[in-house]
Amino acid sequence: VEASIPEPQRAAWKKFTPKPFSTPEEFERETVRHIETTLARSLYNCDEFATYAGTALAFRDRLILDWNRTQQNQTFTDQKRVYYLSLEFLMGRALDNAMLNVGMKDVATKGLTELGFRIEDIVDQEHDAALGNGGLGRLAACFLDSLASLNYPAWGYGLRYRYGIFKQEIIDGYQVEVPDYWLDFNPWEFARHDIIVDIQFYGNVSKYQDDDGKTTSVWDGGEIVQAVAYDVPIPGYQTATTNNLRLWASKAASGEFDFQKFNSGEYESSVADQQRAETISAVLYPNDNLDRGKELRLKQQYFWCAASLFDIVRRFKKTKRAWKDFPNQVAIQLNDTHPTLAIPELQRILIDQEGLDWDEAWGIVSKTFGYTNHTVLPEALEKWSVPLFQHLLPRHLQIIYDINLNFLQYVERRFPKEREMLGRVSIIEESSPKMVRMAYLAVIGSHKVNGVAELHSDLIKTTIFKDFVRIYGPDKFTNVTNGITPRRWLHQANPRLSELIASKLGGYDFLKDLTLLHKIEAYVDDKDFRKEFREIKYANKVRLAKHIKQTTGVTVNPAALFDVQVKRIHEYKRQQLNIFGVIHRYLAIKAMSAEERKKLAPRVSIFGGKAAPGYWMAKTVIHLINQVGKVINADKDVGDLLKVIFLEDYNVSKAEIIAPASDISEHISTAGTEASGTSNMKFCLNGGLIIGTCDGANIEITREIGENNIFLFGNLAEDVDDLRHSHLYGTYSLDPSLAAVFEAIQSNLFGDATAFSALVNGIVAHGDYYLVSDDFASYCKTQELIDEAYRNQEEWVTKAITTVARMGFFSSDRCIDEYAEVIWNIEPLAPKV
Ligand code: GPV
Repeated sequence: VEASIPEPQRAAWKKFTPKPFSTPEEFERETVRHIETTLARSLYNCDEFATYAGTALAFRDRLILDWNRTQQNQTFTDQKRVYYLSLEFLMGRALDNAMLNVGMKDVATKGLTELGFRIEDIVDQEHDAALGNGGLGRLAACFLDSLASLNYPAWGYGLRYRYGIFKQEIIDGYQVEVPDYWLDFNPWEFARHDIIVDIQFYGNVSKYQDDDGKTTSVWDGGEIVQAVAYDVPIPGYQTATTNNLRLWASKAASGEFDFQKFNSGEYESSVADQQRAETISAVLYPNDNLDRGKELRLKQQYFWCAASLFDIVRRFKKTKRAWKDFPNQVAIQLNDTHPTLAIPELQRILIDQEGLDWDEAWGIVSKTFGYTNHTVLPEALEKWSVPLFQHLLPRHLQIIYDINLNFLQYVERRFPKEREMLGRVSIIEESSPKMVRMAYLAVIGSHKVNGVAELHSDLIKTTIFKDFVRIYGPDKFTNVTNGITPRRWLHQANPRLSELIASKLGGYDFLKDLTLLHKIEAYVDDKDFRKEFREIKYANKVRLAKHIKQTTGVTVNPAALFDVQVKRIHEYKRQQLNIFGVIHRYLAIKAMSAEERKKLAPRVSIFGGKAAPGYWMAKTVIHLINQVGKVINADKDVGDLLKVIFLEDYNVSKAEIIAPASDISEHISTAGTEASGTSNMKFCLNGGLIIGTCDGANIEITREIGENNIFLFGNLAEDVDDLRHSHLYGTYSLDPSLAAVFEAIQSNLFGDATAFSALVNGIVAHGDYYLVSDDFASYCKTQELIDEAYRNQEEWVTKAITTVARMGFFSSDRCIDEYAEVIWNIEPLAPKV
């Protein structure tokens, strides 16, 4: 309040409030001004990067005005907000998105042309913000877009990693990781040097008893690291609402070097202290669907949760409301178990700092949180060793023990005859060392738990959380099927398709209500529409073919069937099944007569994705794909009939080129392993068909688009356990076609076969955990059906158009509305204009 401008001066102030540009000329003026002043460049010294920088700054100014107003409005109205806690936000580029969301891309296009640049080249200068691994991080980014577009008062909280996901280079067919230093020039963040939170680690806990017997715990000693806030504006589409993403960076507590050490000559150790503090937010852990239990990761998690909770509690306290109001004002969503420490942290704040008694505090805590589970894979479920916890966060471990005690006492009362259940559901696993099961803590501390697609939400209720469904009843568990933002994944990535749809629907309303897409089904037989639709797909394939040529040197025919699998490399996602299928196809082509070859649709198999640096099997798969590509692409006898491409460094901006350019994309995880998948939605929305297993969101996609429009294959989730068992204890027989593929590999056709022996042995000798052999025949058969279907281009286009028309359900707007209603109980807040 003291900082606000006094009433008499406000008129002058308001007179000079900057006005956003709205014409190409005004845009040019702002851009040139930024280039010449903010960036100190000139007419004679302005390359594409400087022009990107100037353009970004001009758009940033626009965002800031809306952002400030949005935040003021949210503070003033003070209705319930949602806080989305995610260790990953895979945002990609911001400029194109900002232009489209504020409706000024045409203005910028014209302005940049007048300044002598092409907008595509300018947009292409931006470095991706890649603070995430894969689907989980990109989902968080789509959610931020939808939250702002739907005017929900919402903040994201994350970590400001200095290094995002590594850049992938392919050298001699092997993945090489290069650090992703992305902060050289980042106009989209604002350092808030005045928003700093002290975060404590290590130390000891002592208990004191006051006169009326109440005990207080004091956590002291240890070390302090500071969290500095960096804010990123998140513009909604065609709304003034601009939400905030707050990312925390770590720094040493004294700010600069420790003065005492510095002056006493311990310069080096003072620098080392600072570097150690900064290490906390230095780098994103590059594992997808895997928990490695590293101390620094636990430090990251606590650092981020403690800073975020402090911030949220401080904001609440400013309103002077009673504590019992907290869950009416604050909803906190946990994106997987990574932020589960927020639960004991809020309990700690309430009992140790605010003096609430345990039960009152726990009532508040357990009404505030919602937990989203993103996997049932056992190797991905987070567990932390008790000794590590004890050392790093002694007070939190005590609180977790108390939470557990209360919980187990409750379970014992409810199920007195089932003592063996206690060990199963305990937050503490009685192993050596003992482990803290974060997923159980997240379930116990949240009022709702959701999975991310129907099958997955059913599976968590019958497998990992089975006992908890009995304890809490089924209503605590729910499903919210994932979605994607149509702004980025249709309008931005595929502007021509978006425009075609708009021309038929009488405008772009479908970008705010994607169910309106169903209306284009009326044009499925319209000759001109079909022609235009095909031309757009072809043009998008030409663009991808150019990219392939530029980055790999391989020429691919844009008329060939583009078969794409892009996602993190993981055994459960089964890129190995795909590449074995490619080898099978190659062997078949080699055996074909000229007549038979004529009937075959030429194909380009395109792969992309990163392997976690320590994941040897995944790296072997990348190596195999590259070796197979090397042989096939050089085989003159095969020519255009088959090409195999590995696209280096798959990321969000590359996905925007790839998603519109597929004919078929592959979503072929072992049934029951892929929680949802979201790229399946991106490809369908762009008129690509998919081949997939009955897994994750593929099942609901099938329900929406119709089973004639999708190529499903393989065993069902319900049969996986029995098959695995039979591999180990029955008579195991390898699929004969797969055996032929393995023979080809073992004959050194793709280079030294010993490089691939672990991959092959995993299937032939070690139980084929991912059922590659069981699904191989069905997979190859379905690929043949695809060849056949592709030969009938008319039918293919019908399928593709129908698919697009029926994808309305998979908007992240629908998804966010479901969270808002069922989990958060929040309402939109109309922007003040
Ligand atoms: I756990 N997911 C991910 O990208 N990284 C992870 O560490 C974990 C889950 C993904 C799932 O694998 C996808 O099936 C899902 O679509 C996505 O999270 C978003 O829910």
